[in-house]
Amino acid sequence: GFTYPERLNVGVELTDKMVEKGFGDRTALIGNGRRRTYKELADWTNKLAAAMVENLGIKPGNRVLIRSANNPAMVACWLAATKAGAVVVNTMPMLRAGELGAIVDKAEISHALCDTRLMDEMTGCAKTSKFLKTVVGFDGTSNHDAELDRLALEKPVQFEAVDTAQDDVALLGFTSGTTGDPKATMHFHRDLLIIADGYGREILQVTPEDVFIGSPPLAFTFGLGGLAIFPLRFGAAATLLEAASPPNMIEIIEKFKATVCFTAPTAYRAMLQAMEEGADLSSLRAAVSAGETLPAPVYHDWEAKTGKPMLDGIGATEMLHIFISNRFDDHKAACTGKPVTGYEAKIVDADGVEVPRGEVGRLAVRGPTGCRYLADKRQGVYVEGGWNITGDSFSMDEEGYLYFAARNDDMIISSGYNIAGPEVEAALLSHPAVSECGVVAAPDEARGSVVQAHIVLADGFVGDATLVKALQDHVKATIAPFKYPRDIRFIDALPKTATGKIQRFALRDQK
Ligand code: 3SK
Repeated sequence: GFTYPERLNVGVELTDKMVEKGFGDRTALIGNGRRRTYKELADWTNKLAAAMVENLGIKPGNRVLIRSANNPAMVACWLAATKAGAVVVNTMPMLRAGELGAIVDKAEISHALCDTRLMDEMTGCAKTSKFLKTVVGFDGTSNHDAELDRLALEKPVQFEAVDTAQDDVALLGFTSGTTGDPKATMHFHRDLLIIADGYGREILQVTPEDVFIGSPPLAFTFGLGGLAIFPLRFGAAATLLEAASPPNMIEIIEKFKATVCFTAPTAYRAMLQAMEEGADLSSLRAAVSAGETLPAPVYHDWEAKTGKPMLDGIGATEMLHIFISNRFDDHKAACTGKPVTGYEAKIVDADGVEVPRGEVGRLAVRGPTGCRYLADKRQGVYVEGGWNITGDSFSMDEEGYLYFAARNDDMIISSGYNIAGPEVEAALLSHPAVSECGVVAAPDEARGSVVQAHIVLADGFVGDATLVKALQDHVKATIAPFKYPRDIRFIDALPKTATGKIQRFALRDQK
């Protein structure tokens, strides 16, 4: 395991300590048309932290909510609040007052720091809250002309950070999963370093020359790790995009010669297409895919086009970040790889007993970063005997490689057969007419359930009866024929969470 000093503040580790280590003049953050060095980031966060303590009255242990799109000011506010000893809850810009209110109540948020462009819903939430008393604006465009910026401007660049312990809670990661019922996971100061010293060092092999880019929100621990913690831990640069649509990302990868990308398979498909059309993405040395199953054709096409493997992995907000992953020198298609150092995995049946190698069961993991839900009785369901029982079905081969089968909710039981929805999706995706798809169970009197596919068509295809038949035949020819989708629907777009996961429950609700 990793060892850390008893007293540890991750906000200091990622800023002032990096300056002490000699990274002061190197670029830490790129965004909103500017670069900021590690020294500038250390000074900025010290001034903000002083304003938070002296003017806003933030005390160690206070829960502080941050509301923003991905930008340097959000990173600075998160680091500063951490230096001030707060427990931070990062939230996504698209949340409405009601959703913010559920978070505020659950975490007993006392202070909210909000990009001034996103104030309405935040103040709307504060009006009715018994916990949230202070809402302060910061300028997400970093022109420093909002209240928090003005308070910070007059503070000195030195700040005595709160002397937190390594196992004080630093971050609450909220997860709505794909079901829409939020839980908060508690993470210690040391956890935020463990993910960098584990996954970041072992799997990504980050160096100070790296430039990170990606699409997940910083409010999602996948994004906070990939776009802030990993680069800052190793003296690399983080590029922050408020709008991380594929065309934007591609332009910025080319402009800043980004080397490490965190995003979902759909964006990698768009990048492959852009490379066909002449985009130069040759600077990328690491393409991390998580959050959704990586279709084998995307994995193969990426390797063929770039000569580099995609790093498919699985993580969870509960565990803070990725705990099973492929490696640069050890990777396979349709395989999630092996546990990251420090984590263990096993496949168990419904009674928690390990199943024979090769059989599908529930993925159980344990490791240093979780899971600890905040005041939630689901803790006893998720954690059994120290093992986290994830919502995913996997198999493990004789050599310890792990293979995703389905989210437990995505298993379709039709006429007594167990059919993994994602397997049918992968078969459909290998047909040129299918751009994206989600496969779910639809109730059926005769069979209990049938396989129902919701398909977004690729350009130039028409969703008629001939195509339905062609797609069904294609699936029957690709995987066991009983798995073919009896019910096919064509839709314009798939319902997705803000972090890019298909909301299969929303597809199930569509009649
Ligand atoms: O896929 C996820 O749910 C996830 C969550 C947190 C960190 C990393 C990942 C991939």
